[in-house]
This record gives sequence, C-alpha cells and structure tokens, in this order.
Amino acid sequence: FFQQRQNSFTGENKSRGDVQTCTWWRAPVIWEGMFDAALYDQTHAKEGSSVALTVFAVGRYLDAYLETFLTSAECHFMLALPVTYYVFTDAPEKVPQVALGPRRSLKVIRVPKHSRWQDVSMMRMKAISDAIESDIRHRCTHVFCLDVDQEFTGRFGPEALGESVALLHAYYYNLPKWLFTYDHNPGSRAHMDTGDFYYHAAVFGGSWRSVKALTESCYQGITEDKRNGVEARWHDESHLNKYFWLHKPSRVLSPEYCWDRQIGDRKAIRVARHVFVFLPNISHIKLT
Ligand code: 2GW
Ligand code: MN
Repeated sequence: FFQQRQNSFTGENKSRGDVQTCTWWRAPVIWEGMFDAALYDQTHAKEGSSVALTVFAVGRYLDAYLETFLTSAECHFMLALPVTYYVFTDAPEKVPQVALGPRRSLKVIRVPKHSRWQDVSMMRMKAISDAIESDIRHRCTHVFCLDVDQEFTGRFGPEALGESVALLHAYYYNLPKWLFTYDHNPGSRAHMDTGDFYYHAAVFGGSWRSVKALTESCYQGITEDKRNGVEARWHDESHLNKYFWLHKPSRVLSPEYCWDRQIGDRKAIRVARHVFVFLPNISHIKLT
C-alpha cells in the first residue's frame, strides 16, 4: 500500500521540475504541487494514524508564543487526524485555554526552567523521549516536535508524516554545502565535516519509535559533550544534523513547512504552511 502511494507520488514529481524532489537515498522531498492532499488525508485516516505534537513553552515563551501556536495549529495542523498536543512548560497554570476540535486534546507536562536557554532547548530531547516512553507510544502512531515561536499559516497535513522526517532549513536549502553551519569541533559528538542538507531543528518527526531513537541519541550526544566540557555550535540542532546524517530521514520537508517571510518571495515557495514569528523583545536575546 505504501509502495503504491510512493509510486503515484513519484509520478506527480514531474510537476515540480524547479526543485529537488528526491534525495540521493530516494527519500521524497515534499513540495506543494507534488501530492494529492485529499488522498493523504483519507489513507492516513483509514490506517488509523494519530499524531502527538510536542511543543515547549518555558519562561516568557509561554506568554509570547503558545496561544498563537495552538490556535493556528487548530486551523491547519493534521485536521484529518486525531492530534494530542503535549505542552511542556514550567508554568502549567498559565497554559491558555484554546478551543480544540473533536478528537483533539492537550496534555501539559511540567519541566524545569533551566537558567541557560541553550539548556532549555537541548533538554527538550530528554523530555520528549521520556514522554514517548511513558505516554505517547500508547496513544499515537506518529510524533512531531516543533519550536513554539512559529505560526501555522497553511495546510500542514499527513503528507508530512513518515517513518523519519526532517525539514530543510529555510536559510540553507538553496546554499552550497560549505556554508552549512554544522558543528566543526572534533571534540563534540555533533561534529561533522560534510553532510547532505542543513536540517532545521524547529520541525522534526516520525513514528514514535524513530523519534524516540532520535531524541535518545541526541540527548546522549549532548550529555557526553557536557561531560567533556564542550557545546555544539547550534546546540540540539547540531546533534540533530549529525543524527540525520548517520540515519537518513525517510521523508524530507521543503522549507514551506517552516518558512521565514523575512527572506522575501521565492518562486519555489508557493505556499508558506508554517512561518517564523518574531517578537521584537523576545527573539534577539540569544547573545548570553
Ligand atoms: C530561547 C532562546 C533565548 C531565550 C529563551 C529561549 C527559550 C526557548 C525559552 O525561554 N523558552 C522556551 O520554551 N524555549 C524553547 O526552545 C521554545 O520551544 C523554542 O521554540 C525552543 C528553541 O528556542 P528558539 O526558538 O528561541 O531558538 P531558534 O528559533 O533559534 O531555534 C533553533 O536553534 C535552537 C538551538 O539553538 C533549536 O535547535 C531550535 O529547534 C532551532 O529551531
Ligand atoms: Mn525557534
């Protein structure tokens, strides 16, 4: 069945001659115009796919971003499937009440507020893997892990589901490899000299098994780096890039799935499904 879907999919690839629609290891790269949205909705619904969406809102990111994130997800994220939001926060009482559609629910999980933002970001790997083990694997077939400083602006549907899913970073998808900001310090577990793409840690996913393996492995790398007194260049994102280099994703999302409108219009980007949100007093404090 999946094989069949893959084939019809490949046939449709021809409609996008302007972009890369397949990786060298034959994973599809998902772009608007390549897939039949209704078919994906139907087949995943029929198969019983269900999605956990994990999102972290710690400290001031809760007030700043969470409501917009959830409200917009209710309009665009996997509308054909059951969805459980997993909100990780240090302030459960402040999670906004957002009206949820049928077969959609929200769980809140308390996490500590690490004093360094780098740790807030990196420790997501551990918290996600724990939640998959204790809860998600009993309820959901798939998991998507997203940054909270984002807003859904278009369909983000089951065409994005796969065994192991990575996202092309909007800043790097059309740049040569030598500009990719991998970790180049041989002392870090995230170290890599070359790779396939530069993936964005703001969106990754897959079956619960794959995401568990990914988050566990990244967390191990992060812990080992801490023991050795090193920190990868882009924190969890560096470890994620290393992981996807060693374990190729089965599906790759185009930058439509996390676009930055500040880049401006690009012919290849026919739809922005999910975009960066910038709040003037929030997003530029990464200097410490
Ligand atoms: C982050 C930076 C500076 C100050 C605070 C925070 C912060 C992040 C926070 O106070 N509370 C919080 O919940 N976070 C969570 O970590 C939140 O879910 C946020 O989306 C995520 C990553 O931080 P963010 O979005 O500010 O960093 P970006 O957009 O530059 O993220 C990329 O690089 C990160 C590593 O440096 C991660 O890999 C991230 O997945 C990437 O998109
Ligand atoms: Mn972000």
